[in-house]
Amino acid sequence: MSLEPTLRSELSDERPLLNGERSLKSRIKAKWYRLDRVSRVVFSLFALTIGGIIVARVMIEIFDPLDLWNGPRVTIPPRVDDGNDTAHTDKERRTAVRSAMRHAWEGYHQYAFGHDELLPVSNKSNDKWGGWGVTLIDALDTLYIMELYDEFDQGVTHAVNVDFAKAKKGYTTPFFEMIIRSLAGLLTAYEMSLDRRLLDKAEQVGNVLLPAFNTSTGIPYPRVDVNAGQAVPASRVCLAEAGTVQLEYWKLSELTGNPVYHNAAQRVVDILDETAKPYPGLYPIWIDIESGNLTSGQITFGGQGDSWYEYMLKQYIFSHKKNDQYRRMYVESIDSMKEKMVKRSVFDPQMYYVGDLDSTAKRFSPKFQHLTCFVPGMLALGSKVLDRPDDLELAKNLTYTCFQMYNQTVTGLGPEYVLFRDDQNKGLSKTNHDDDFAVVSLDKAPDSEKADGFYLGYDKSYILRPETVESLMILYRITGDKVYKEWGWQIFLALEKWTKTNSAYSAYRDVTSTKRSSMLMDSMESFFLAETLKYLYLLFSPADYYSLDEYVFNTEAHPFKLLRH
Ligand code: DMJ
Repeated sequence: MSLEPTLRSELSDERPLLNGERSLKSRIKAKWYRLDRVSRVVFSLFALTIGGIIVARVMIEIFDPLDLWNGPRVTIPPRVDDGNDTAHTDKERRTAVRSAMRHAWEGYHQYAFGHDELLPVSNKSNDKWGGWGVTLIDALDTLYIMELYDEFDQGVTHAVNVDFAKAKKGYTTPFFEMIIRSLAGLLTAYEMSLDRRLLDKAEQVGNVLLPAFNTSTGIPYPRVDVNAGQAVPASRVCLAEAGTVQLEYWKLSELTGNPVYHNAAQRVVDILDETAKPYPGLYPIWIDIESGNLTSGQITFGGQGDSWYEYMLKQYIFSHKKNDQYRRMYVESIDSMKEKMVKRSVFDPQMYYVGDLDSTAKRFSPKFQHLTCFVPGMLALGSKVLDRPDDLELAKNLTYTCFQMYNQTVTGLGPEYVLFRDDQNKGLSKTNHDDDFAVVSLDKAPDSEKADGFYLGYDKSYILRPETVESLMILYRITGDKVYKEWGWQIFLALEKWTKTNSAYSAYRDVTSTKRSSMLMDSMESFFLAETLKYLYLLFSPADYYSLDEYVFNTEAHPFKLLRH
């Protein structure tokens, strides 16, 4: 049968069909009717299923229906503001935090036991800290504090069999991280349980890391190759890495009776005490290992600088206020910080922040990091120990800012850092971060004027960090003001709502997004169990439970008993 040429082809080009050619549509139609009935039904069902899957996937992407949570998955006790019921409320809140710890531990135990970290979405594991089970070691004392003794025993049984003198081939250990997480974790687990095997393991960790100090000055190298029994040569190390090992090595010397550890760590303090600084008590973050000089002009109380300052105060407390060097150095640093690095929001008089300084370029950056939120806790502690009431006032205002970093986002989680407006002209500060600016989500802002106090930068993630709840715990214990408990509870609820997975808790990519399933980063650092949950638990515990008068918490929240006299 001859076909008449059509005016408009069914094909995509505009060419009319010639005699003898059939349109694509009519060819498909003809084939379809040549099929028997069963095949047509099967084919239709198949096509419908594929279409359905595509539509469902698009809907999930747009509406995120699987994430329409009605609230946290734990039973949340009602909020009770009545003073008479505080003890009752605290107990229920402690129970909720303890359940969170048990949930995270069980997931780790089921899917990643003995490995460094659980990946809490895929339920896989990683060994990015050498494969010695850092989550497990970092978590031991939190389990003990929460009276999760069966879980503590599970962890100890594994930890005492780890050989810290052997690492995966080619792996080199970060000196500072290993000290604050594993050495400290083993030391406090020993002090709590008096299980001698834990002290032996702590000693092994202390020993395999000691070669870091084999430099011409005694300023440590940042990484150690434990398989080779030596450090990895480097020209520089950052301030926090070299200056946040002193408490741990001092405690190890105390418990073993071997002064070599404390002496090596103290030498770093002595060198940095003497070295030239751009401003009294303010230390640029890079140290030249061969000379002990401070290079670059970057000064921060955030990442890479933070815990150096923290440890001046904490060594003073640890040594029963006997060593005046630490007091002098701490006071000098805090006075300069207050003079040069602390500013106040033009929009909210209660909102203070600590920015970063570049002493070479003479620039102040109005960037306030989540990591810097340990500062209010440190100031409050210092105000008590050194009788500095002004520091407590500043601590309160900084804690308020840290809380607002959470309170003003739609998720109630706080970002890695925020950027403040300039004090002078109410415009944006002229800093190297100008291009980063993006407006903060105001969804939960109490009123837009106050919420205008800061902006978010590129990194809007919350990686389960502890600094804000750490400060809330200390501020509550020092001031007795119950508002810190309410703020801590609000943060805990946000953690439950947005970061909880079937097996544990996950870092969150963008605190301004409610598209939960695509925000979970499949990562849970050990400090979530070591610090975040511990500080929340202690926030709702009586103040004499692991009292700040008897213990000093290392930078990873491991509570060391003060030095025996
Ligand atoms: C922790 O490992 C320690 O607190 C460290 O001093 C810096 N911050 C991380 C957690 O944020």
